[in-house]
Parts: sequence; structure tokens; C-alpha cells
Amino acid sequence: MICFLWIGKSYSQTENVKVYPTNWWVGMKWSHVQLMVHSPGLKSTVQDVEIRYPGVQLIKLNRVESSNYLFLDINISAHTKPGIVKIKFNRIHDQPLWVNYELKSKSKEDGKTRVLGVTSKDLVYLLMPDRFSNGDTTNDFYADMRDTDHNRKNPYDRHGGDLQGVINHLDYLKNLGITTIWMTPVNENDMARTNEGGASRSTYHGYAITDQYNVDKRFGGNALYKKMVDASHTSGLKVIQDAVYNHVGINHWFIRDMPMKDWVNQWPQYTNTSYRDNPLVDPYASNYDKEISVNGWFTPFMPDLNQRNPYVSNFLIQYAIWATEEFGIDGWRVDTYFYSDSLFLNRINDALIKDFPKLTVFGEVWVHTVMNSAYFCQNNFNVPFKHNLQGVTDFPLLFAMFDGLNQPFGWTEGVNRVYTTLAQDIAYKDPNRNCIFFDNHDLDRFYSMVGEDFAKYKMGINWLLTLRGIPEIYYGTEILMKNFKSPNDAAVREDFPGGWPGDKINKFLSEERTEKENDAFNYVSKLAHFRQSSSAITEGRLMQYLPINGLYIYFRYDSKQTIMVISNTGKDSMKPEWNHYSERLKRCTQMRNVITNEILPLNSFEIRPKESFVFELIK
Ligand SMILES: [Ca+2]
Ligand SMILES: [Ca+2]
Repeated sequence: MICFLWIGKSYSQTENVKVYPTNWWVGMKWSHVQLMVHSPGLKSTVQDVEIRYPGVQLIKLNRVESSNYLFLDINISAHTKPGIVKIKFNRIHDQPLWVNYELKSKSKEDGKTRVLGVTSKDLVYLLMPDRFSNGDTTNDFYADMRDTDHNRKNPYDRHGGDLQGVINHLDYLKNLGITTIWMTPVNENDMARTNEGGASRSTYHGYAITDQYNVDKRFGGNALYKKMVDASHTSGLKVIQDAVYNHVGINHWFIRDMPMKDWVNQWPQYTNTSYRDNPLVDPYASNYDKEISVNGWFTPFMPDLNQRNPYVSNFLIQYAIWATEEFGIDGWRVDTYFYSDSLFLNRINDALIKDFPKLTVFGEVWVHTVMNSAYFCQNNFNVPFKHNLQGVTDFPLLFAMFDGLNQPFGWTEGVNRVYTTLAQDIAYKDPNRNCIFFDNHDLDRFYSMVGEDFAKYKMGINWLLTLRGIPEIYYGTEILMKNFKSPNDAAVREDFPGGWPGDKINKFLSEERTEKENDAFNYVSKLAHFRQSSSAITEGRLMQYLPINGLYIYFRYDSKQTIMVISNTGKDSMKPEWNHYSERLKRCTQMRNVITNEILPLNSFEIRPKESFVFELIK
């Protein structure tokens, strides 16, 4: 991002001027680019700016409150050739300054081998790069960064995991049946330790970004990220990047030197967000509650960006486009989605899809009802404001699936919660674009949440991998990693055993896993691979039947294949009344267990309590 800037023609003196986006491309739909130029005293010393490059036109020079910034609105016309654009800053008392700005060619592979989008055909693996595997111990800390602590014995410290560690385990993920990697943010978090959740800790989680345009060098930097995405694509894996539009870390360079006062949402005194979604949906909400939800800060060390400010909005949109094109990522998961300005959210989604029609974007919408979940994405409601987000992280289904696994069956309880939650899919424009999951870095781990009961684990995995949507598995679930967020979320973010040089046990290897861990790994892997080959699960329709005494049966089907998922959450063994299901069973009399390959006749089938099976019907 550092452009060397020559003074006059002598080239005798250099100084750093930073320009964002750090480069752009010709042939982009986003061709009106706003360059943010950052250099001490720039505004007062520059009289005007000239650009002479065929096809590139300076539309407007914007001066803002801070003397350290200029914003240049430029237009890049359709047939502009790639090259170095020389930008001339004419100064009042000095020789002109020249800045080189590169226009590259947009990749012709977009939508073919990169920027592919992530769909219900995929299976996502969420990992925290600091906690998955340390592939390069030389980058564990840097003396020139604000936080140099790196101690694996301290759950609040950085542990040294990195992108090389991910590259080293692409085969492991392929073997597990994963098709897509989603990592918590990789962008630089050059933060001092913070007092998050009552303990001094590093921002190893990545959500306190201090420079969007740099991948944290403790993870390996931009070059290694590019290599990691390319290697993933070569292996047939996709990559989702985690976006944070709502806030940045308080040590972000544009917070330490703000372009203008309303760059962030300012309050007379520190005001936290209420973390509440309802004021944004509620027709009776006060403006007071709405403002606190959206403009209150997430934490005191994460300033809340004011996306109503067009310069902020442009910065964020252009970074999102830049990173998609630069790295070729296939999708975005957007953190803290509804905490950002709604108009901005629609604008950034629109801009991304214009340049990358196949790109997938889903938002973290941590809410408790289907109504609110659907409100923040494309929905079937007639409401004054329509969000355009493709899909959400499906929290209502998560809560329902846990109730289905853990609660006794009742009129509205237990597995009826899964049934009734899915029945409300009528609210979503396309529920298949929701990301469905049991856990993530902010939640109690799945295996602990089902009481370390392996029968429930298998039932949950069956649902996760066969219901509608884009399933996500949190790293370690496949080897039964457990824990509640107790005493805090570090307990659900433990290192993957074997990811570090010298680890006593390596659970990436089947021979070092326990029998039970292998049972779990093999179960997930078997079903994940079957899923990849199943058109009914990945593209077909869903039909569910009213649960009876805790027996829940649903089908995934298309013209080629019918899959039946049968789960007994009741207290007694049951022989299903197959007549109820003839609409989907047709004349089938046999079915194949997709895990064991065993072929069974329907008429003698009995299912015991806590059993769950995925069957392919045999015609
Ligand atoms: Ca490392
Ligand atoms: Ca906000």
C-alpha cells in the first residue's frame, strides 16, 4: 500500500503516501473509484491534482476536515488499458508530487476457477487461523507490533496458528468431505491487549481490524493468503472471507488519524450497543432504541463506523470488491450484520454482486425468531425496508435443532421445534442460502451441547448435512472437541491437537485419534462425501412430515433420487406407519443406509430411541 512519492523530477527524496484502494482494475463495474490519499499535511499543501492517463478522469478533488487526507473521485472508462496512472499533486510552495497508481486487468477466471460462490452443494469448515495449526513458527510474533505475547498455555494469548498451517491441512479437509474453508478474519489486528470480557487478552480472533488491506503478518501476510486461496482452489476447495463492516480496532490507522469527526458514530459519552435486533424490526420502536442498536459501539475498543458517511461507505465497499478480486475468494460472511446502516448494507451487497455475479454473501444475524432472521435478508414480507442480503447464519434453526435433540417431545417442544421452524421458511426468499450450523467460535461446542451423547451427535450431524441450506462445521467437531464457553469463549477456541510442532498427539492422523474420535470423523466424512454426490440433498426439495410421538421423518428428493432421514426422539422403539409416507415412498420397498451401505426392507424396519438414519430409497 505504500506508494513512493517523488518530489519534483529529482527523485532525491522519498516519503510515504498511502492510497486506498491500494490498486484497482480495468473492466470493473465499480469504475467510479474514490481514492483515499493519506499523508501528513496533504490538504493544505496541495493546490490541485492532475491525472493524465487515457480513459482515467479526475471527477472531483474532495477536501475534508483533516489536513492529512484528500479524496479523489476518479472515473475509469470501459476501454482503459492496464498500467501505471501517474497522479500529479500540484503544491503551493513546492515542486509537484507524483504518485503511481496501478490499474491491473481483472481476472478472466472470475466465476470459473475463482469467485465461484458457495451454495447448498458445499460444506463449510469454520476455523480460527490462530488456533488451527502453526505452519510457520517464525511468524508467531513481531517485535514491531503492539502485542508480542504468544503463549499457548495462556488461552487469551495468540497461539501462533497461521495460513501455512491451513495450507498444510487441505488434504485433511478434503478427506473429511469439506468443500469450503471459512476463517475468522485474517486482516491485520495490530492491537494492544484489550480487556475483553473482563480479562486481558489478544485480539487473536481477528475482529478488531487495524488495516483492511494487510493480512496480518502473524498469519503470513497478503502473499501467503493469496497462496492459500489459490492452493484451496487447486484442491477443489472454496474460501469464504469474514468481513467486518460495523467496527474496527481502536488502533486502526484511520481511527488514530481520523479523516473527519463523523467517520465513527460519536456519542456525548461512551454508548454501547444494546445488541438488540428487535428495535430494527419493530413497527413500534423508538428512534432512541434504533440508534442505540445500530450506532452504539460493540465494545469500547471497537469504534463503530458511520456508514452513512459516504467516504466511509466507499472505503468499505471498495475494500470488499478489492479483496474479492485480489484474492479470488468465493464468498463473504459478514460479521455483526444488522449493526451496520441498512442502506449501506444493501449498497455494498449490490456492488459486490454487480462485479461478481456468482459471489455468495451471508450475514451473521444472531436473532431468536425466523421473522427477525428473514427480515435482515431477502424475504417475502411486505415491509417498508427490504434487505437484499442473500442469506443469514440460521440461528433460529440452530436453537430449534438443539431443542429437537435435547428436549422431550411435546406439542411445541422437542423435535416439533425443528418441524415448526422449518415450516416458517415461507418467510425467506431462498432458505437454501442460509448457513446452517450447530456451533461456531462464539457458541458452546456441539458435542458438549448434546451432553457428549454420541447418538445425539449422529442425529445432529444427519440433520446438519441433509436439511436445506449451506451446512457449516466448526473445526474440531469432527474429532469431538468439546467445551462450553466457560469460564469464557477461549474454552471453545482450543488448539487443534497436532497442529503445532511437537504436539504429543496429532489428531489430524487417524492412528492417533481414539476409537470414538475416529467413529465421529468417519461418520462426518462418510455422510459429507455422500452428500457431495447427492443431487437430492444438495439441489432437491424438502418434504417434512408432522412428527409423531417423537418420530421425525423428512425427505430430500428430485427426479433422480429420494433420501429419507428418519430420527426417533421419542421414548419407545417404533415401526413407522409407512402408509403415511407413501406420497414420497411411492412403491419403494427397500432402502439403503448411506453410511453402512446396508440394504433394508421397509416393512420390517424398527427404529429405537435416539436412533437416526439417512436412507436412500431403492426403486
Ligand atoms: Ca505461526
Ligand atoms: Ca454500528
